[in-house]
This record gives sequence, structure tokens and C-alpha cells, in this order.
Amino acid sequence: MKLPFLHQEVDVSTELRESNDILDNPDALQERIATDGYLLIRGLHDKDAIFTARRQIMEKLAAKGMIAPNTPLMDGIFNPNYPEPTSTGSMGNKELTQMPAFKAVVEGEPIMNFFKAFLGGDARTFDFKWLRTAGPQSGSPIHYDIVFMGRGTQNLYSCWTPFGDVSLDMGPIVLCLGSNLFEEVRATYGKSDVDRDLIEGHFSDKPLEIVEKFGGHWATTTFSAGDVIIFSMFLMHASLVNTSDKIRITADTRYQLAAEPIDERWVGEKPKGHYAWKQQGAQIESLEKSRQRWGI
Ligand SMILES: O=C(O)CCC(=O)C(=O)O
Repeated sequence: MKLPFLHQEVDVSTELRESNDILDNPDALQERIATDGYLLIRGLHDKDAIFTARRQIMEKLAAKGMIAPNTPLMDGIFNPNYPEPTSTGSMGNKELTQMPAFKAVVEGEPIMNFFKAFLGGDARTFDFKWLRTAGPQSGSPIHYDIVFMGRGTQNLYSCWTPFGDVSLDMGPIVLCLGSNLFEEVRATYGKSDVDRDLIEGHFSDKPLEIVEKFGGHWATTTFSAGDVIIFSMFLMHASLVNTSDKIRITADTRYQLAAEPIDERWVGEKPKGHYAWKQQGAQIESLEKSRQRWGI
């Protein structure tokens, strides 16, 4: 199906393989993520837990004026008169990410127990949480996560959690299947660190270029409240353009073995975060120049 993706119309498959049938088999899960690069789990979370958090997030957004007046709060319809992009201030915003109802999902038993079994030991999550309030016309760029959080173990996973149903027009996450096996990309871009190298962070502005040049194909699915998708640090992904009038509320959070080294930028009471990348005065190398330097 052709879907709007950054500034292109892209053929995106709308089917992803579910892994619910192998949930109690960590070896099979490990084998699958090594092959596919992701695990889609339907209904991992209790819907009530998701909707409780959703309501509280929506209340905060409504108090800021982001929800269209006289519309049902839980629909999350964006107020077109809101003066700023919807994503402003949501990522890592403690007012939202420290809410007990939010933490009850992203640090709750279903996900922590999943990672304990999957990783074969006690798991922990980064203290910093990326909560996204992605409004109309938003979409995230194409990247590997490793370039943003690769200073600890590489046995690290992202989990994308929708706080509500996400239809195709709400800009769901989109994965480049096969990109976990792009050896030359892994060996160059995949060894970067945005704070050290001051690169753009994303790998391309053109989803079609990726598949033409490196192979793979783009895929997404619709999500229901309670579903999660877990993926490796080396799976290229982005999000589609949100062409609806709603705010897409999702979190992406990170999990690893508690005993392994952790990227210090994302831990503690006040995680340091990106201390150089895109900070004032930072000279960011252009995408074109980075790609030339990497020879890809
Ligand atoms: O939700 C999005 O828009 C992008 C998510 C993402 O980049 C991630 O989960 O690492």
C-alpha cells in the first residue's frame, strides 16, 4: 500500500509477523529477533492500564491547550490553533514520564517480566523515557537507535508502546525489514555516536533510496492499545506521516540486562541526555558529507 512517508509516497507492507505464539520460548524469541530484527506482541499490556495512562496524558495536553475544545478528551484531537508543534516538550518531559500511570506501563510487570525471560536475567530500563505526542503532519526520520544510545551494552532493545489504538493514518512506526543485515551501514553509520561525531542522527531523508540502494522493504501495521513492538538497535525505522487530526501518543523505551554496562546519558534522576548533539553552537556535519565519509 502506498503511504505518505517523509516527503515520499512509499510502498509499505501493512503486515508484520506476530510473536505471541512463541512468547514462552526465549530461545525462539532470540532467534526471531536475530532474523527479523523485531518482535510484535499483541496485547502484552492490559488495556485498562494503557487507557488510564492515556487519560492522564490527555488531561495534561488539554491543560496546555493542545486538545481541540469541545471534543472527547480520549480521542486526542489536536487543537489546530495550538501555536507550537505537538511534539514540543514531550520527550523526556518528567511531568508526563514520571506519572505513576505511565510508569506502571513502561516499567510494569508485563514488560519487565518479558525482558527478564527474553534476556535471561534481571532487566532494567533507561530512566529517560521518550514519550511522543505526535500531531498532524508529524513523522520521525529514518535511523538506527544505536547512534543515540550506544555507549553501554549493544544487547539493548527498544520497545514502542502505543497509548491507544494507532491506525495507519496516525503515523505508526515503520520498519525497514532486512536493514538489520545491512553490513556496510552497520559498519559505518552504525558505529557513530551523535554526541561524539555531531552527525545529523538520521541516515536518509528518502525512504525509497534505502530500499533501492541497500535492499529490504518497509513495513508497518495497525496497533491496538496493549500491543508493543520490540526491536534491535540496528533495525532502521521511522514513523509515517500522521495524516489524521489526532495526536498519536506513544512511548519508546529501552531495556537491557541490569548487569551489563549502560549508556550513562540516559540514567539517573536527571539524565544528562544529548550534551553535545544539536546543542547551542554545535556544528552538525551534513548528511551528504557523512554519507561521503562512510562511502555509502
Ligand atoms: O515514534 C516515532 O515517531 C519514532 C520512534 C522511534 O524512533 C523509536 O522508537 O526509536
